[in-house]
Amino acid sequence: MFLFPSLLVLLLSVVTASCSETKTCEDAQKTCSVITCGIPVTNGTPGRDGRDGPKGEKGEPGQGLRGLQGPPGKLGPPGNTGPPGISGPKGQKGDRGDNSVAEAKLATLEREIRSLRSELDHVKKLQAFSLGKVSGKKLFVTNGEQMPFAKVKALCAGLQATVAAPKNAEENKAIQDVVKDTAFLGITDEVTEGQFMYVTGGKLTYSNWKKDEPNDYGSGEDCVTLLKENGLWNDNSCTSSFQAVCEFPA
Ligand SMILES: [Ca+2]
Ligand SMILES: [Ca+2]
Repeated sequence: MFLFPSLLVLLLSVVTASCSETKTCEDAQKTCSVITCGIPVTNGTPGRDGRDGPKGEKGEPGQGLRGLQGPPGKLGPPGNTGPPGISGPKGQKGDRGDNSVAEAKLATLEREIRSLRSELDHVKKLQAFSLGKVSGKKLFVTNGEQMPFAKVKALCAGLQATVAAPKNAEENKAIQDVVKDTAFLGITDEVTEGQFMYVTGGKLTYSNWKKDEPNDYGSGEDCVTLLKENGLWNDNSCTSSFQAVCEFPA
């Protein structure tokens, strides 16, 4: 609505400018019929700003520089344990191991055992020399103490030995030599009166009774003692105290 007056003023200004330069107004009136002579034309004031145009289309995205990658975030919490997997296939049977290492170890152990046996034999000989008496394959040892027969059995058992029980004259002599007084033998008739047996089992294969013994004297005598002075045997009370002699395999 305001655009038209402004265009008109602008058009008149252009025409006036083109007509007034070289011609009179009357001359100009011949060629410029729209010009009214006598009234000088002046420029009008600028019109108001026009309305905002329609919104333009969205532009292309900018091409600014991409920022640097930030540091990694914190480690998240561990997830739940998953279900067990399926069992794998059974493997093939392995090769037979090399026995050479085990055989070498066995050979070493055997050498050590032979060495220990030799050393043990030496110790036994020293022990026999200092404490006991060797006869055949037996070693008789006493500590010189006197005690009831039950304690003698317990003492010898604690030493993994048995109460001395001679099986022949030589062993009987060896016991006689080692003791200092009357000593118990590992022989009794506690099971059946009058039938003496070894406490380790079995009937007697050797005996050396004193004359008129065994007599089961008094309230009964079921244990056997060896007399130091002559090596003869006498049945005696098991609760009386006599020397303890143990026998070891030599
Ligand atoms: Ca008896
Ligand atoms: Ca007697």
